[in-house]
Amino acid sequence: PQTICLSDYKVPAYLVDQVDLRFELFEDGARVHSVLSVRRNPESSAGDEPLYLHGDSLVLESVALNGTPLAAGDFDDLGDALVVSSVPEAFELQVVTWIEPQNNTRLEGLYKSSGMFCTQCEAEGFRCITFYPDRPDVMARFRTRIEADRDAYPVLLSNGNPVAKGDLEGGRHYVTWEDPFPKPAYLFALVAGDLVEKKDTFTTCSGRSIDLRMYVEPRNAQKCDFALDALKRSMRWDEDVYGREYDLDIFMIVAVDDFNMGAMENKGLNIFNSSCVLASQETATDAAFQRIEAIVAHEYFHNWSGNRVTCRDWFQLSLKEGFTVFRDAQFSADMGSPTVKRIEDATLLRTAQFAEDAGPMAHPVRPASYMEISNFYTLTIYEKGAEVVRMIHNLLGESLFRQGSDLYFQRHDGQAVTTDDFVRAMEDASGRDLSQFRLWYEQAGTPALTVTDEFDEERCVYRLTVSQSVPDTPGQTGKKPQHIPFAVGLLGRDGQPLPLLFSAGSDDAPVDRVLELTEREHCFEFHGVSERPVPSLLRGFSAPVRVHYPWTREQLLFLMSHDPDGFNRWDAGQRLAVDVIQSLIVAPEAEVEPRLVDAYRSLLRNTGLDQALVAKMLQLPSEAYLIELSEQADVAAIHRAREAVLSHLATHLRDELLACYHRNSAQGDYQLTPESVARRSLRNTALGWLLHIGDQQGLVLAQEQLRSADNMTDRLGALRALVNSDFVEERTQALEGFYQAFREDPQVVELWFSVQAASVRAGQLPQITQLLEHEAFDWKNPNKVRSVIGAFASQNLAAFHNPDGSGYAFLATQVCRLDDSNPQIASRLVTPLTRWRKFAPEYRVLMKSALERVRDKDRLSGDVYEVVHKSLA
Ligand code: B3K
Ligand code: ZN
Repeated sequence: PQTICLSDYKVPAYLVDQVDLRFELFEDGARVHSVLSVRRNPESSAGDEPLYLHGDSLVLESVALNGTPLAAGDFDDLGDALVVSSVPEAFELQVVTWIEPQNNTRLEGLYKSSGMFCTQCEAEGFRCITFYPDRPDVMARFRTRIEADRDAYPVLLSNGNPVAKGDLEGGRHYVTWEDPFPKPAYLFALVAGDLVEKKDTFTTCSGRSIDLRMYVEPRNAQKCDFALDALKRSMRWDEDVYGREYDLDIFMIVAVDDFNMGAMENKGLNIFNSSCVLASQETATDAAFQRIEAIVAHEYFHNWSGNRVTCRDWFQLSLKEGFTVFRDAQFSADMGSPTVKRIEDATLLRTAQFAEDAGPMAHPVRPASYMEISNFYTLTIYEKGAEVVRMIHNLLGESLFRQGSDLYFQRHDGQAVTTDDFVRAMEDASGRDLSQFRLWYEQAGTPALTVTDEFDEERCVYRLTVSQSVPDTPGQTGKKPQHIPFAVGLLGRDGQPLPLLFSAGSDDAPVDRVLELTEREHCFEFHGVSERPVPSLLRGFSAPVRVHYPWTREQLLFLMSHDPDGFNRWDAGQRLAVDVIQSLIVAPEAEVEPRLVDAYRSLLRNTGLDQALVAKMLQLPSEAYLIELSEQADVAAIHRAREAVLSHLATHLRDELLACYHRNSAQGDYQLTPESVARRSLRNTALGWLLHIGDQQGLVLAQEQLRSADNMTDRLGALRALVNSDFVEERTQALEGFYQAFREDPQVVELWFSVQAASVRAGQLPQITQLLEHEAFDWKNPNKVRSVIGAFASQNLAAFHNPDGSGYAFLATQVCRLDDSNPQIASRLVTPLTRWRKFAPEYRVLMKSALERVRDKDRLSGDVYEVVHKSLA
């Protein structure tokens, strides 16, 4: 595979104004008639370069220019491209191709999923449908006519508005769609199937009435309400917070079972993975509801941040993804608990994005090169990209940020632009200079802050010294200091926030400040401080950085109960728990810090504090996070130490856990308010801890909860607690009963798979192998693959990292198998092995050799090739 470089970017030599497509859909394939209105790009210096159209897995049936068929010598079918030499300034190109959606297992382009036709074109799937300049800076108007059998495919959808329909011979029919907004081909979509339609409407801020439609398989008809409501909340929110009104007359959502990722923001026709849109109280957990709301919002928000203003090239991917993730995070914060949302996002970032940024695939938010763009839909592009936008928001403040986004949308509407254009709009609207800030887009790696402090009792001065460094990453060394917003506060001995005075004598100082770090080292002096304070650092996780400060356990305990910043309260608890677990890794026989037990006891008893925050604070840091924090991870030792702390806490807090369980037991109807979500979370955490230590009363409660729960959160909570216990017989029974009750529902079966695959007790390798042979497992369905193989390798760390190397060998085998049918999925799945350098030598050797086995596979896809070669380099 070739490396594509940002520095080689050239404007397209030809532009497409209009695309007319006609799809003839059959059971043994599809014929695609395409008519492109092409003209030379006045901005290109390319001269009379040939017309170059991308293509992939296409059978070319005919090609004509301005109606005249081209002879063999007039064009080249290169397999991955169609090249037409000597074309006029402006012309029409007619191309007919034949494709086989029914055999498309890569799930890119046009394919079939449970009997329906559907598409996925981002990033480069459109070229699997027809020959086309498949790059986001070529924007055209699309008109699409779909023809298919009327009985088998009564519903025919594409982007924009329906403009014509009718019957055809042989029991066939057609519908024609027209999208008035020029768009890149990656936003094209088509759906044909026997689907039921759920209807709703939304009235926009200017009074236009929009038809909202959801299309699902008949068996899912009862699972649409939540997503439709979430869609309406998103539409209203984007008007209120960003001034963005929807533009077409109709907005459609389709659910498909086989999908490589979560969802896709095609113009006017969003396509969703069923698991990211369908929900009912009986089948979806609270976490699933929240995820669905966030993804529905995310895809909807793309209509402006992505579709109306799109990316010039794929190096700019974070332009739409980082910004849209930031927008959906703001939305989720507004819909629920902002502190909890921030904790969840920071956890993901610190656990997984920091690991990516420290690993072999580390890349900047705006990468400089790639081989396979599908590999760059990463946590760095999405999550770190969102943090970068959040930092701009923090630096500018709410109102200037809004002026910046207004300017961005207005200035670039209908254009394909760069992250630099985004930053410039923010600069122009605010008058701030963000030149140093741009390094966040260019430099990979997580900046590390080292903080020290001094207290001058005589002068009443407290001094914070902060130094920053950005680590080397593949291909990048000697990095410059970045512009980092560092939010801090100081707490006095009684827990009171202290005013932050930069000079003596000033009054009316704030108790919260965002310090701006721009140098390698910065010293901040705070005056009028009469006692040594406890610093609260990086409040609200104001920048995606690591913070090193020599906290004592007393200070952490103090922050845990006094910090007015909820995020930092949680963070202090995490740091304390990490410290305690780490000391047990070093000295397994050592005593568990009694003050940790006391701290958890008061959390369990604390009904005054926001219960959603309490629920989060009770979660011990994950094994994945503990691995990320270590230099040379010894997984077995980490697992043992964490389990020991958990058992110790559960044993000493048994009464509090039982009380907490009963206090939070279901009352009244199922609701999705933050309070009820927190209640279920608390009670299921308590249950999990009790079963972890084999508590008999816990067992009875779990079995009763499993029987009587009226919602999936509680049912799954009980099942998970049982699966993670040593009650072997009971857990087997519970699993069997659960499966029999929900075997018809693929989304619940996925939960059922992953609960087992992620459990060190129920998910050892022989059991995982059995799951792969289970009647409900399906190699062609990415959700099933993820729920077994993905859950095993990324959540069941003690089993995956079995010191005999069997987990690694297993993953290598499955990756090789999947690489032949679905390279994108294979490439995602191999990720855990690529982190081999992070582990203690005995693991490292085995991980590396599993990776080498993948490298040596015959006909390795470009997707997996890139990841494996870069991680072995
Ligand atoms: N834009 C799509 C992701 C496409 C992934 C292509 N491999 C979903 C999203 O981020 O909204
Ligand atoms: Zn997105």
